[in-house]
Amino acid sequence: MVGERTLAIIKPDAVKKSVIGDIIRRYEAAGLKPIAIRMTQLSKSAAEGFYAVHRQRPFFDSLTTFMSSGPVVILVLSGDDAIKRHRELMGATDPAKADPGTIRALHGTNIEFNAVHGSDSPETARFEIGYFFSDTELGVR
Ligand code: IDP
Ligand code: MG
Repeated sequence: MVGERTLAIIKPDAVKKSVIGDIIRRYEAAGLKPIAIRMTQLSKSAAEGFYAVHRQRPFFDSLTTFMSSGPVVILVLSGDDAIKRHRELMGATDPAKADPGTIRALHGTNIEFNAVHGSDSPETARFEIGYFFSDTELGVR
């Protein structure tokens, strides 16, 4: 889709490793333009709401504790086929299985501390963008 939007999160592990700039540089180099950006620290309940689809998974409590453990950078990225191209740039969920050169291969630690989040479908992108950004913040673009 032309000018598609997706939600990206630079997770607490990546912020701690001081690779915010490297990751945003990779988005821009791939033609994924940041159109909204915020640095914040999520509460446990905000992380639980964001990952509500994973509520029944065994790693839910650990994941939401991790995601609320330190600052994150939340971005809306825009570009042609942004959802799919962002997922390719991120690499597989488990950094050990991610293709060389992907963000998770470069900066992820393990299947949980894997540096970045990316929406996986148009429906989840709509939910995730709306979870963090108002229409006013997204502006007239
Ligand atoms: P994705 O981030 O590649 O879309 P999901 O399956 O949606 O992967 O899982 C959401 C997040 O939950 C992952 O990015 C990772 O941080 C964590 N996670 C996924 N699978 C596991 C697991 O088996 N153990 C621990 N954490 C996991
Ligand atoms: Mg996912």
